[in-house]
Amino acid sequence: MLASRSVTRQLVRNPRRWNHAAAASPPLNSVTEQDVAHFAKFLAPTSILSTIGSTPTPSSELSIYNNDWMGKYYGKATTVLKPKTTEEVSKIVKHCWERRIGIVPQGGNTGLVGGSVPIGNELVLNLGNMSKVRSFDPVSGILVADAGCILQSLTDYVAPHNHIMPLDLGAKGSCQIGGNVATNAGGLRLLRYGSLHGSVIGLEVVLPDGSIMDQLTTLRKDNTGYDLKQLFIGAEGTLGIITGVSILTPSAPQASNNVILALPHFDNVLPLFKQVKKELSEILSAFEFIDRTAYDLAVKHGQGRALNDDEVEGAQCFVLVETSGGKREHDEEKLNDLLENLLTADEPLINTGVLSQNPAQFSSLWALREGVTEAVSKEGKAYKYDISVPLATFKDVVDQTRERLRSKGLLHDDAVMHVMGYGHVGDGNLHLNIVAKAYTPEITDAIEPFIYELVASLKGSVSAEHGIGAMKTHALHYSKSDVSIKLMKQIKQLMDPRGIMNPGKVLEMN
Ligand code: FAD
Ligand code: 2HG
Ligand code: ZN
Repeated sequence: MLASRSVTRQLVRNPRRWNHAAAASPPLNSVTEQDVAHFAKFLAPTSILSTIGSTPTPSSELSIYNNDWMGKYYGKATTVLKPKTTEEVSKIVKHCWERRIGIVPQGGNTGLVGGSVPIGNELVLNLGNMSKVRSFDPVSGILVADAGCILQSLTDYVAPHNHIMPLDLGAKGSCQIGGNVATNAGGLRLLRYGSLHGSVIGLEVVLPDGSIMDQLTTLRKDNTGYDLKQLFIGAEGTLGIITGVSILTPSAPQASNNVILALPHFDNVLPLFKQVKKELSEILSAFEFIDRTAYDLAVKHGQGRALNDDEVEGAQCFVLVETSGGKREHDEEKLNDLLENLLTADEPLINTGVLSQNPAQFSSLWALREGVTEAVSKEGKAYKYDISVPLATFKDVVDQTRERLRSKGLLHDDAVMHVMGYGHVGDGNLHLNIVAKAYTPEITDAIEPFIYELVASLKGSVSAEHGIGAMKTHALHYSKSDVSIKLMKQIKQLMDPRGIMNPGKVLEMN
């Protein structure tokens, strides 16, 4: 259930979406005692958490599965199932299909759009007990793993083989590879290694009727008809449950360096990006942006190493540049030359740059950027918009949003405390965060559809990487044409005609 406003209100506000509605499915059924007894026939007792049935679990034990990471979305699932094998997942789904019970596939529950918790009477199917690596080929770098493997544990697994995962994100200690694939997570390495649509080689998926689609190939090339796995990458659990992932892991770079650059004006970011790309070329692996508000908040909440006062003085924003290459001396030389050129230019684009000198400093500089989400959550309640807009408009979008809240009388310590921007400049992805004391309908109404209209006017996307979830179903039309939405609904209807897979997420079906 949404904490801050009702679904009905969202529907009324955008009546045109009804044009595409498929025939309304019959309502989904709630889990009964008989259902729980059925699951107990093939699941271990520890795989069933249910407040109903012969041995009820206290509802407090279900709360971590019912509440999302931000404390913004919450569900009321009575039953959480944690299967250990694909066959168990298949049996659960087959039963839910026959009984018309809704299922919310859940990974690490770190999603930021309310996709991983129920909105009605669905059960939660958590993949946390499926966490085995199935195979790794150190020659091809192809890793095959259960969907429930934590991203960090996979990074640790491939590290001794001199490989890395092609994605990295702040939630790596909790998010699962299945959740990453289901959300098509972007993160900090996309600039270098591209999206999961490229690095995922194959998938094993339990379809809504319980059948198992085994496309867990380790072939780099397979051109035999439709590339079905792509449908599940970014489907946010609405088309099936990913149980296994085959993914290409790149060779670990022999040398990684980073530097944080303090800029006097946002206007310098674009020319800086051009210069950095030109000078660092093949060794550039990340170009991340944080504005001053985001930086100050990261420091306030102890994320990473704060720069000295003289280093941050006069800085309007910061850019973190990472290089990853094959030879440390060569990369360091290039980075040092870049810094020198930047600092000695007639009209310098930066005030200063702080280069990491050792692995601890390297991690600490990254923490300033990666830790912003954590810092924001410590500061208050966050309204998060992960948008794609032209890079030149990043600051303007943040400023216009702040002005909008000011004009509505909502920019003060008891309502909205901060409006900030940070994100993946290299990918044109801005994270606009509005940090408030609490989630309130007044704030929601002030920023929506304002932000979506602004994004649409800039021909951007309402979701660059976090997805649609429960949060943006009503906003999908700002970024997808009528024809595209109609086709998406037809695909959903074809694959999940009973509407049991993550109902109410991504698409409004009735
Ligand atoms: P969950 O949150 O459990 O689920 C997310 C969605 O995927 C839900 O719709 C769920 O139903 C579905 N799902 C989960 N597992 C499966 C499965 N096995 N099969 C089918 N559907 C499934 N995202 C980015 O893109 N880039 C970032 O840089 C980034 N940084 C983050 C930093 C922090 C601190 C946090 C809290 C989140 C961040 N995110 C980021 C959000 C993000 O989407 C992820 O954290 C991650 O990809 C979600 O994985 P998860 O296992 O937690 O999935
Ligand atoms: C990031 O890039 C994540 O740090 C999270 O995508 C962004 O919290 C956010 O808004
Ligand atoms: Zn991001």
